Amino acid sequence: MNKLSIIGVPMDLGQTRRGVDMGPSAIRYAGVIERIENIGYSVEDKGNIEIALAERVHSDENTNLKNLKAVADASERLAQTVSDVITNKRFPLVLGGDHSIAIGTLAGVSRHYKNLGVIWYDAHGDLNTADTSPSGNIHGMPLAASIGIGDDALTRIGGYTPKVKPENIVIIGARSLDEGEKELIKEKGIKVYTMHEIDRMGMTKVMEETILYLREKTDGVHLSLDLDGLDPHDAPGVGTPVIGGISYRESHLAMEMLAESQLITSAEFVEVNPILDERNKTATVAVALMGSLLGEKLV
Ligand code: 5AB
Ligand code: MN
Ligand code: MN
Ligand code: MN
Repeated sequence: MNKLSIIGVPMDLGQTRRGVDMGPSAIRYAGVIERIENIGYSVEDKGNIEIALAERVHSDENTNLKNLKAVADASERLAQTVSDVITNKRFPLVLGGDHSIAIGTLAGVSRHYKNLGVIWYDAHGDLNTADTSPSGNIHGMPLAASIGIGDDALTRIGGYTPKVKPENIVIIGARSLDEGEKELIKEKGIKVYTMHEIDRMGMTKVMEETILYLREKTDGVHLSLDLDGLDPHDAPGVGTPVIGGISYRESHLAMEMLAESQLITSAEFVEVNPILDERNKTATVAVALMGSLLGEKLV
């Protein structure tokens, strides 16, 4: 039987809007465990990683990265938990929390693979550093940190860097990239399917190409799905919504194609913010996408 472990990360220190710390609860309330058990998995809920209270965390004056120490500390503990899950031959499913948690998730996953691939499903590139970030929010930096660019406190989680090679990354759904991020994408040769390509080629072709591209060069693929990759109409409960996004139906198809490919070896679903949501719609969408990703059949 396939085994899966759920790890909640009530992280809200990577940005400044309150409520995203309640993401893991909202996703559990939307029925994630039952949904995955019904597919045939043996599911273990490892509970939540402990996160410092935002009210009690003070940023260091020597850096413009908000809550740097607290985010780095949580990332170390998340990395260890994720790594243990993989050692026990279970599939890690990480529930966010803001996207800064990907730093810890990837630190934990990557030590188990020689050539990890990453699908970054997001409206944003999350490729900022202290120098390029317009906000100082670490949830806009996890992909940069994972390729080894940025503050040592973020790039060296788990005691090694980098976690992923730029050529092993595929970004899907991008439509809001900062100037520094665009430069980094060109310089490092990161593959990106923006909304333009999704509209032009269709999601089927985008996923066929992505799967082919990653299958050739990787020995494991992590899916990092930011709910703001979807259109705010389908996923309104996110902190940084951007109009013109991927539809629920396209996302559903993308997840089904990933299930069929049997490529995905770990996953995280992030940025669900129940305070900004409409009747838990975004958490419900997240759970439906997890279902398709893990092999749920329509008939
Ligand atoms: B998310 C922005 N690029 O760095 C920044 O939601 C937004 O994890 C980041 O994708 C959005 O502050 C981070 C303007
Ligand atoms: Mn985003
Ligand atoms: Mn993101
Ligand atoms: Mn966001």
